[in-house]
Parts: sequence; C-alpha cells; structure tokens
Amino acid sequence: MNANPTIEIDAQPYSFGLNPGRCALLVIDMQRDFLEPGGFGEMLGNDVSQLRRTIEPNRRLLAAWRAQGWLAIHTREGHRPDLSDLPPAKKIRGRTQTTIGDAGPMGRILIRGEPGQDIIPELYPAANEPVIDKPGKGAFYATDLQLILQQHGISQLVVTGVTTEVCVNSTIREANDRGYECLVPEDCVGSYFPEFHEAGLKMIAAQGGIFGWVTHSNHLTTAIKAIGAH
Ligand code: TIU
Repeated sequence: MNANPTIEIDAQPYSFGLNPGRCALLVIDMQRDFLEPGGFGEMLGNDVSQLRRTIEPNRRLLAAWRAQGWLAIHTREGHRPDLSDLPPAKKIRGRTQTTIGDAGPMGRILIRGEPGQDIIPELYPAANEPVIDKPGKGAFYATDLQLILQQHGISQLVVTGVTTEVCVNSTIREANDRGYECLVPEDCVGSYFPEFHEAGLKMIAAQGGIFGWVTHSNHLTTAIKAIGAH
C-alpha cells in the first residue's frame, strides 16, 4: 500500500491530486505595508480591506498545514537598505512623491528589516519556516526559492497571498515554467482591484489549467483535516 496516497482536491479546471510530502504552501508577501491600515499600500490610495479578507482563510490553512508537519514557505518583497538591488526603473515607477527606500508610515518603504516590510503578526512565520526575501514580483527571480524546494523534494505548490494579479500571478507563472504544479485557493489571495483578482484567477485555470488550478480553501482544509493529525 502507498503510504502517501494522493489527496484529491475539488478544483478548476479539474481536481488537483495533492501529493503529501511533495507539496509546499507558499505564502506570498503578506506584509504589513501591503495589508495594514496606515501602511504604504493604503497611503497610495488602495483599499486594504480587499487584502485583509484573505488573512483569516490563510490563518486557517496555515494552521492545518502546520498540523501535518508539511513545509510552509513565506516571501517578502523588499530591498537592501543601500538599495543596491533596486533597479532605478522600479525606484521611479509610479511617479509618486514617496517611493521604495523613502521614509514611510512604518519605516523605510519595502526595505528589509523595517517594520512595514515584515509579515503581519497573524501569519508570522514559525522559526522553522523559510522566509524568502525577493527583490522582484516573482518569488523565483534572484532568490534561493528553487534551491530550497529541491532540497525538500517539492514538486507542487499551494500558492496564497497578495496581490492576485501581481506577485501571486508572477510567481505562479515562474513556478509553472519550472515544472511545479500550482494550486490557488481563491479566498486566500487578494487584490486591491476586484476585477483584476477575478481575471487573475481565470487566467490561471483557463485553457485546461494553463498555469495551474483554482480551488477554495474549504476544500483544502477539509481534505487535510480528514487525513488526521500526525
Ligand atoms: N506583492 C505584490 O503583489 N506587490 C505589489 O506591488 N503588488 C501590487 O499590487 N502593487
């Protein structure tokens, strides 16, 4: 008998066969500056409530994942304090008065080590969970994410976090091209723009799952809990 049978998760465009031990949870950029009232995201005029609705489903999923002892990885978008990894094109993008590296409401904006760049307390990484600091939108670009996944024998990713059409979609496209199967719980990802969130999800599951699968976290947590705790 196979000690690790595949767990079938109800999903679009068809069910996802989750392979325990080979599937990691990848939580993208749940950072204070993107999600908290008074942070950089809100300072730019964004509606952070669109992102904050993802906190509770992510918390439940992370708890179920941890109870199985499965690998969870967290990412943070951010740059070195000397800005040596910040391309000028990214620094000036948006033509806003305050940009990356400037003083913001919670320290220097998107600079590693600053309070606003850190992960929200509700989803704070456990001591044994890798945290990937990434300078781009995709989590594979200029990081050691793939090396870490390889060391753990991971071939599938459950991808959550923010924002749906930016860092989540960029990461899923990078992962898909590298041969990883990606499953996205729709209630665990969010965008400041509801129409981009909807389109971002459709783009993933369209054309027979061109980039991956889309589910609801209830399907995942129910299936995981049915295995029982280890
Ligand atoms: N993490 C992430 O998506 N970074 C962004 O800048 N997202 C926006 O939607 N702006």
